[in-house]
Amino acid sequence: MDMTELARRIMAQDRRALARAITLVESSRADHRAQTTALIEILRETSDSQALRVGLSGTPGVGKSTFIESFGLMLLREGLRVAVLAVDPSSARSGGSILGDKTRMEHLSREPNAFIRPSPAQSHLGGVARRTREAVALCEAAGFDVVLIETVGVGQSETVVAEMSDLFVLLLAPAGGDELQGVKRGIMEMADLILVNKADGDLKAAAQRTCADYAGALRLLRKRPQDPEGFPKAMTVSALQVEGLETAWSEMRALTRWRRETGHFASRRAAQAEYWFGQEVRQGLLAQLDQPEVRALMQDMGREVAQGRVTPTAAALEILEKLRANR
Ligand SMILES: Nc1nc2c(ncn2[C@@H]2O[C@H](COP(=O)(O)OP(=O)(O)OP(=O)(O)O)[C@@H](O)[C@H]2O)c(=O)[nH]1
Ligand SMILES: [Mg+2]
Repeated sequence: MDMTELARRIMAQDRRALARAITLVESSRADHRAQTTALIEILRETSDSQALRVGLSGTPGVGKSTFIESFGLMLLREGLRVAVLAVDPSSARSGGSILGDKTRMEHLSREPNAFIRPSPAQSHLGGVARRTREAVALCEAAGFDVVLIETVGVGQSETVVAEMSDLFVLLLAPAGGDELQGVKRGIMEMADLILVNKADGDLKAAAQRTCADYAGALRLLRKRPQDPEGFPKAMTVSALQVEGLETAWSEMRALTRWRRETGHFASRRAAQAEYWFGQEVRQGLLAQLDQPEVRALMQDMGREVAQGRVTPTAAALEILEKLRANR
């Protein structure tokens, strides 16, 4: 497959070419990796289309899929093209979260201007992160206006998504009574917009209370340079009843406009590129330690160290020397 031709078809908004390229991106075969790198490079040089990348995180059952369905359909009605990707650290289970509940995105998944892709099945979050990042670049080159990147709020996956998003949206459920949900401070600090979902029917009052609590909590956080007055913001929505979504979208647009005008949008992307560069180098080094002969040597040396025949420092130096020689 000729990568120049594939790139041309992606930029011509050919969905099958896009799907094919993402499959290539997800492959771990060495020749596919090389093709992927070439493809992304061609697109970087020739495409100047830019999407708004929106990260969306929330615990299981909070309503992410329902929200993406309603929100995505609303964006389509505005004439925008929408891509949905996922970062699912446990995607080994049943092929990822999106496919599992495609029923919740039933209408969106049938729309010609929407593109939905589940999380790549990878055992390491690092692998999922790289492939999702590359898939974002492909969707961007394919002219999508908004790329939604979903993650279920567990462990490190929020950080991964926040580091590839222009905006990070945290979806929360109404809290019962006056107990606040165990949202970690670090995650709160990443959020640009907190949406308390399920603000409908019996849950409406609880959602409004929860929203007020989080608005208060957000005000206590240190002010970030990338925020205009009033951000980060907490609001209520109902993904099911399709309420508050227009307002949420207009807040996202206002924030994006401000960040573009002040240069924060571009500087965030630049900082993200630098972050991923560092991550790739680290992962590359760790992968070297995973080579069979290096692992065997580590085990041998470990035994020597345990028996007191060589010091940990000297043994480590020997391993590092071996890695250098391997190159
Ligand atoms: N009342 C109400 N229920 C909602 C709303 N949004 C989602 N739900 C319900 O909450 C349940 C979970 O919704 P999902 O959209 O599957 O949640 P999710 O976050 O995608 O869940 P996982 O994929 O398991 O992480 C479903 O029964 C939805 O119908 C809402 O706005 N109001
Ligand atoms: Mg879901």
